[in-house]
Amino acid sequence: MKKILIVGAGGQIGSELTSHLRKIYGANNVVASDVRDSLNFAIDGPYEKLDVLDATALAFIVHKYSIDSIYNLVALLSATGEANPMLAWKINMGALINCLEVSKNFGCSVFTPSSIGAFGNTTPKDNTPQDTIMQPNTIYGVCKVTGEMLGNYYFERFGVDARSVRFPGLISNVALPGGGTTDYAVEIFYAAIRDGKFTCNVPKENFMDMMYMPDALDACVNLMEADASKLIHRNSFNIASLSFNPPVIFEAIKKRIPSFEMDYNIDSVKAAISSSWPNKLDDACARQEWDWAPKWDMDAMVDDMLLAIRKKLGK
Ligand code: AKB
Repeated sequence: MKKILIVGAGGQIGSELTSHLRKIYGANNVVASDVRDSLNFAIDGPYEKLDVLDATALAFIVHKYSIDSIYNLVALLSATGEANPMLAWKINMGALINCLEVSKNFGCSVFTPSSIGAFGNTTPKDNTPQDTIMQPNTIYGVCKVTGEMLGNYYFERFGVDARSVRFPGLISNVALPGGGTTDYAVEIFYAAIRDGKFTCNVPKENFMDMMYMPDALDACVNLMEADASKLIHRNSFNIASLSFNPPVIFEAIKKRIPSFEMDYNIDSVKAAISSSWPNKLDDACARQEWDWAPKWDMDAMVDDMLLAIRKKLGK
């Protein structure tokens, strides 16, 4: 049985990945860690307070639990990163390099998300190929491209089993995303149910890749369980599921809540970032190399989100 450490378990992905992995591998085999004193979820298994920038503390926990797989989910997202680029570089790269080093020393495999943010204005926008130009305009994207290269370097140079997917905007209903350009696609659901109206900060014409969290969780596990001999790529795989712009998601919600209204108050930073990202990735390599296949379409995702958030808000 695997012994897994999740670093950054308190965030949008970690809050759901922790229980997902515990269902598969057993609660005691999945150690959640975060910089917070404690988490108010995932209390059914081990938890460690950890500042991943402290390499000694990370190594101590890896040794203590005989960890063999690390999921590194620590990152400042794209919009927050632009507000403080040096902090984003320090945290995003510091977390990754410490995870790669400890994995080299203790023989762990490592999963680290990359992102659609690894691409920029010079990348083909439609059916963005797996292997293409990567010249991001954000510090977040610079970290992601560097992270992809480091993952491949540690694999080739030291044999560290590092794997990664390029996540789209993730739509979820447990923990809120924070500081991302795609956050509007989550916030719109809360606003629709709570207020009946939403002010969107991303321009109406900007399509971006999106994905419902259950598909994202499957992607993490399926890639990490994939037969290594079939992997031609490693860091990082394009994966795709949904692609929409603000009017498309608005109409899908309005179909279910006819009184729902939306207007725009554009955030110039998010406008520039979303304009520079692809419309839709080509995920053929992930499909071929490890059988990636998303299950959630737009209608199923919107129905499920509205149900979950109504329940959460008691509406
Ligand atoms: C962001 O918007 O920064 C993230 C991402 C797409 O990586 N959600």
